[in-house]
Amino acid sequence: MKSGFVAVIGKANAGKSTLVNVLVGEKVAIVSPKPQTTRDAIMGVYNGADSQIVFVDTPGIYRAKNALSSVMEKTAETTARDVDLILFVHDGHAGVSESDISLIKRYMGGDVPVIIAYTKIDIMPRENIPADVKKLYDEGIDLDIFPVSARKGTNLKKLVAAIEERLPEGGKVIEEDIVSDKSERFMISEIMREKVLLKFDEEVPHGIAVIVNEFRKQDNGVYEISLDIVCEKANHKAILIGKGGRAIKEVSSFARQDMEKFLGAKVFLTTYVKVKENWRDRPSLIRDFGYDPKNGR
Ligand SMILES: Nc1nc2c(ncn2[C@@H]2O[C@H](COP(=O)(O)OP(=O)(O)OP(=O)(O)O)[C@@H](O)[C@H]2O)c(=O)[nH]1
Ligand SMILES: [Mg+2]
Repeated sequence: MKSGFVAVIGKANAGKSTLVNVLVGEKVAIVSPKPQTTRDAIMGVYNGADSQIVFVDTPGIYRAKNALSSVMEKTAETTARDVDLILFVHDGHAGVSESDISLIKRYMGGDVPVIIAYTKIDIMPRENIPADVKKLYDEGIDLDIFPVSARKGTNLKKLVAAIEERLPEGGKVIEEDIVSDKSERFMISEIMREKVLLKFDEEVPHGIAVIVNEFRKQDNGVYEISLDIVCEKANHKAILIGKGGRAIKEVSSFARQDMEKFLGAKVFLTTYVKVKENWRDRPSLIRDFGYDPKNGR
């Protein structure tokens, strides 16, 4: 059989996590329309008839503005070095810019082979595809390019076959029957972060971390979960809570419903909002919150 690791790399918001989720058939990574949604390297395992592909979703490459962004970029860089294949995800709907070309070139020509998933073709004119492919080739990017739509499921079988073809012969690398390497606790904190990303705008959602303080299944089968939403500024805290606590109640309710689906049980959720001034620029807090690539979460 064919098996190996595939780093899923690309700009922030390109559609990496959506693609990994649909390929492995389960939601292993949260998704939002905002850049820098993914902060950790997250494994998603695809078990084919005669293959095992271990995708590693990574934080998207973005203009690093703070210490957390630098840590996230390092996570992507480290992941890309230690795999059998790089699946570079390009947002076709956004066109091809100079920065896309230079980013792809950063990964080409190294020890690890690269292919490109040109995604979101469901929301763009089809005739743009050959023009973009030509542009990439003219710029010296002679990689195999697979136009796909994660949302509509278009051409995904072809993409999987192309990945399998490029992986080495070998047994399963992940023996256990798992889809993700992350814990339930991790997913719980990510579900809350996803709801905050979906509800709030600008810097507020980017400046939060979610810390799960209590995660316990009671004898009656109900999960008791208590978590902190940590934000960067007092005025962010006020926005997160909202008038009369309305905003936080709404977000918590959406999060709780998803947590219940994920855990398959009732959830009793308590949410606190706390402030840690500018934590995204404080390496010790970044580490405490689990974003250190060496320790992971
Ligand atoms: N129409 C369409 N939208 C897509 C597709 N794939 C992803 N999206 C949307 O693009 C946005 C970003 O998707 P993500 O999967 O979070 O992107 P990402 O590359 O993981 O982003 P970061 O984690 O921030 O690096 C979301 O709003 C998705 O719903 C697709 O195939 N078609
Ligand atoms: Mg992502």
